[in-house]
Amino acid sequence: MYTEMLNNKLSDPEFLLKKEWIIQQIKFKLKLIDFELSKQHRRSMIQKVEHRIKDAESIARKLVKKGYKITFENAYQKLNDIIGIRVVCLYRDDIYNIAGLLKQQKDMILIKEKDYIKNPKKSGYQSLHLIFDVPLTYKDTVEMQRVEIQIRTVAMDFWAGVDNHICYKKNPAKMKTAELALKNYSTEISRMDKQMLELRKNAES
Ligand code: 0O2
Repeated sequence: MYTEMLNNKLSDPEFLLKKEWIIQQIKFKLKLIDFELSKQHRRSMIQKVEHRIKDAESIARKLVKKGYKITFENAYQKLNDIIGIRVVCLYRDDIYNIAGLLKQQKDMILIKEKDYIKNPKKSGYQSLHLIFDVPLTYKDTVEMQRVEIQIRTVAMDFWAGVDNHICYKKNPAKMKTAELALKNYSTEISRMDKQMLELRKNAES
């Protein structure tokens, strides 16, 4: 019943339009960022940009996991990733180049940065997460919209996709073998990402 109430609010056309507005705004910024970086480095850095607006079921699950009641207000106040944008690039250092330019944007306030590349999660998950407040200006009001931007390499993205399919959010009791294997693969992927970066640096020198 709670999820149904949440669903009604989340499917409100005005709510969705505002989220889409912010998503498009950030996607255009990312295009400009890629353009600027491609001038400096003579190659495009951003391979792929994906986005999603978190659905009611996923919001409800996350609120319960965090110990909050399932309400629209809690979803708004307690969750950082109702709007999620994912940026995928080839090399580890691309991640920090893209993040650096995102953090320079004057109209986006950085709320939190989580570097799961330097400090991978227990599962082996790697990504750089930047959480921003982005203003949505309409008529005489300014409304802040929270956005989580995940930046990762193709290899990290591949790992997260497989983990999502097999382990993440699944019954932990059944997952021990797969979890262990994925943790090892995460180390492999990290090693490979570092080697790919070395390859590129050697090719450039
Ligand atoms: P989905 O399916 O993407 O909606 P915060 O409140 O911001 O401090 P939060 O959001 O509780 O922290 O947690 P965290 O760990 O930063 O995770 C945010 C997102 O990162 C997750 O969102 C996933 O997208 C991704 N993620 C985190 N850990 C893992 C992992 O072990 N495996 C995979 N595949 N992805 C992970 P959601 O809402 O959990 O999921």
